[in-house]
Amino acid sequence: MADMNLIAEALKAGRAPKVKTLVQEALNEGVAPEVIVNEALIVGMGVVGERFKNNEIYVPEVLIAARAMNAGLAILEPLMAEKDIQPIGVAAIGTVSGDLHDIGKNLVAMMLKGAGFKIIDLGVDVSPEKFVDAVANQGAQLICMSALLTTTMPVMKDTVEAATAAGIRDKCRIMIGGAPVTQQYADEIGADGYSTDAASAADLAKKLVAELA
Ligand code: B1M
Repeated sequence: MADMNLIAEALKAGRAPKVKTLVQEALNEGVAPEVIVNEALIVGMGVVGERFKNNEIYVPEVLIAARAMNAGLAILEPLMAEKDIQPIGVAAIGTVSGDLHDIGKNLVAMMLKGAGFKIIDLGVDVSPEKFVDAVANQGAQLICMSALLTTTMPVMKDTVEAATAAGIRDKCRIMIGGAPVTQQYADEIGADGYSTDAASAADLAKKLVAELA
């Protein structure tokens, strides 16, 4: 009998091949893909996020767990697409123009994915126009910006202003983060939220997307 806890445990331990095998076995036994996602993968990744937030584990462990999660999702996503299961929200994420740091951005993207969001990953060196376009033309509800350089932080302000100028400011929520970014800066530029780490970013994203409902 398929055990969702076993899958969550394998994910937490970062055992990608084991996750893959257990997910396939669960599917063979008739467990629905969305049950595996919600009761095994998201639960497991949630625990990883909490441990990371509490400094019980570090970036490498999170990346390894995320790889295990992706191994499970790679099997489940096509099946879920067939059934047209809706994500809890759509988030466009990127590191702002002039900034090539992507480790934190990727962690945030993984946590959001783990929380059930569809991710539009715009990559690094992303201009305000590209963020705006993701909302205007690609269905994004959240703009998620990361910056690691003090010199690139102003692009976050430019993006908030570009969203207002494009008339999409009310249709989306904007969240920011990255080592030099602060809540005070978020308030100053009119962003809707800031978080210190990837696990809190997932909580914040859920809260912000709920405001749009
Ligand atoms: Co660069 N770098 N770097 N670097 N780099 C820093 C950021 C720096 C602090 C190092 C230092 O001088 N002590 C410094 C910035 C100084 C400043 O502006 N105040 C710096 C510099 C100066 C530079 C260059 C200019 C160096 C040079 O060429 N002279 C250059 C810039 C290139 C560019 O971007 N145009 C550069 C280049 C690089 C590498 C390419 C070598 C490499 C990046 C590789 C990559 O990302 N693929 C690199 C690295 C690795 C670092 C350090 C060492 C580590 C950054 C990192 O990945 N941290 C960094 C020093 C440091 O931070 N100790 C440094 C781990 C990551 C998990 O944390 O990204 O903060 P972080 O993400 C966290 C949170 O901030 C949060 O969640 C994440 C997980 O908890 N978070 C969000 C992040 N985004 C979020 C978004 C959210 C919410 C939360 O909502 C949307």
